[in-house]
Amino acid sequence: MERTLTILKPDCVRKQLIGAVIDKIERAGFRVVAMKKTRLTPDTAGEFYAVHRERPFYGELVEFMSSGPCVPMILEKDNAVADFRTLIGATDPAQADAGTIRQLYADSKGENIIHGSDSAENAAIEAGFFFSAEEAVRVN
Ligand code: DAT
Ligand code: MG
Repeated sequence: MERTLTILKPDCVRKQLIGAVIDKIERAGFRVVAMKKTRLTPDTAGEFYAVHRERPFYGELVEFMSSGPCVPMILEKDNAVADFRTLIGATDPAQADAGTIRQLYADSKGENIIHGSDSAENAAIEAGFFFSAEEAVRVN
């Protein structure tokens, strides 16, 4: 079993798509290990996306990710990281395969509904950003 970290981004919450997106995730075979609704500040959003600090879109990204509540989750499945990236689709929804979460629900590259970790190593780091060890214990 592998874990990945996702965030239903503020646009997902604003568009009332939390349930629709979690339905896609569960139907694809992922177990929800941990979940909460929270709100990033500009500082914590900036820290989460620190790897993109030098990119031209960084300011816009931090502003968007702190613009409203979001729903981070730890997910578990065999091959979770790669399979979840396939489920969400390309960063730019215009390039995303048909039926992927971003193709179905996202409006733009900047506001693309959902995050997915890019490696198991980063998934563990990102899980620790939102959840304590006790919150990340699978109980079902
Ligand atoms: P992903 O979220 O698919 O892993 P990423 O890690 O390259 O993509 O970028 C993180 C987020 O930053 C992405 O979900 C949306 C935003 N972003 C990336 N490239 C962008 C761009 N060219 N213009 C605006 N926002 C961008
Ligand atoms: Mg990424």
